[in-house]
Amino acid sequence: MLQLYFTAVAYLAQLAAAHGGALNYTVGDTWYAGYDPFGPKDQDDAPYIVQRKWITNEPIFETTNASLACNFPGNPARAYIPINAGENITAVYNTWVHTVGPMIAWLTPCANNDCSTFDPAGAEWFKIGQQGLLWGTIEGGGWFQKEFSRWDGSPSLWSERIPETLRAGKYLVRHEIISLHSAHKPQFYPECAHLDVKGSGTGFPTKEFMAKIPGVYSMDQPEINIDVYDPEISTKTEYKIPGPLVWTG
Ligand SMILES: [Cu+2]
Repeated sequence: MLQLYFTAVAYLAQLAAAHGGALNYTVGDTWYAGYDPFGPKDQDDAPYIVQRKWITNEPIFETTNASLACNFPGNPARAYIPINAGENITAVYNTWVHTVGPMIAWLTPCANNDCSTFDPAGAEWFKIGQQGLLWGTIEGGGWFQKEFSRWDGSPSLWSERIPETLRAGKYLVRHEIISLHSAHKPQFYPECAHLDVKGSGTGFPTKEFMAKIPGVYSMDQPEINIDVYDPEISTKTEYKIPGPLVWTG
């Protein structure tokens, strides 16, 4: 009986560890705290947390789910990450376990220049960076999603640059991992944080760089509704990341 108990606990622990998300952020040498989905409730009012609330590390499966924007429940954070246009923002994960599928970083400006009251429903997002298949084939090759994960327990780091010409203001940054290891059952792992972008740029992407989330993905897209083990697909050496082009400023 005791044996059974330990087995069950180990199994549950494994299940919990089989998913994940962006836990913290860095800009240069400065760390910013994300929301710990398994942490204490007093995080909700914590003045130092820069990330929107998420309470489970389970994936989102539906391309139409409203929580695709900023996970669930997505309550606003109290703090911002200050960052200069042209600097890198790094999302910190730990031991990411999935290996197949793209990763995309998005921004959307907060209405009234205030992310604490901003609802991203219907917002227009643009990509600032994306990572896909780096080498080899779709099934067995090296995706960034596989390569970036550190298995020794040290942080897994994903950096993207805030476009140098982007106009200053408050933005949501959305880090998204799409895992495609289950045939025709894509998994979405999004987290959002509040950014205070500084700089003298006046740039902003035009309409063709914009997409709504949800809205940008659908099960009609072969890159999303995919069976990576199908021989017609598994041996391909190219994967087109869905959505608009990246805006580099
Ligand atoms: Cu998982």
